[in-house]
Amino acid sequence: MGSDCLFCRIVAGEIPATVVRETATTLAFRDIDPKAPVHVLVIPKEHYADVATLGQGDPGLAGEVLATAAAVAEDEGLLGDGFRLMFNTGTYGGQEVFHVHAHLLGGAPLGPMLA
Ligand code: IU
Repeated sequence: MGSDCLFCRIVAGEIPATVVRETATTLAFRDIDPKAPVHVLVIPKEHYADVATLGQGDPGLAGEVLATAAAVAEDEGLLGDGFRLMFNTGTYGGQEVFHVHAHLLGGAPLGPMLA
C-alpha cells in the first residue's frame, strides 16, 4: 500500500520502531502505547488490511505471522505463564491501524478479555 499506511512505512524503515524480530515476510515491534508489560505487534510485511483479508488471501502468510508471534512469546519468556494474541478487526473490533497486526500481550495477568 505504501506511503499512506503507517505500518508499511515502518516496514520500509521510514518511521522508527523498536523491532524485536524480523523474518523475510514478517516484522515484530513494540507497541508505542503498551497495554501490558510486554506488548508487541506482529505484522506481515505485505499489506493486508485486516486478519480476514489476510486469512483468506494468504493463509500461509497468516501462519508465518503466528509463527513469529510464538517465537517472540518464547523470546519474551511468556510461554510458561501464558499470553494473549489478538487481532482487532474493523470498526466493532476497535481496529485503528488498517494494516493487519497481532497484538501479543503478556508479562502480567490480563484478566477476562471483555472485562
Ligand atoms: P489497533 O488494533 O488498530 O487498535 O491497534 C493499533 C496499535 O498500534 C495501538 O496499540 C497503537 O498503540 C499502536 N501504534 C504503534 O505501535 N505505533 C504507532 O506509530 C501508532 C500506533 I499511530
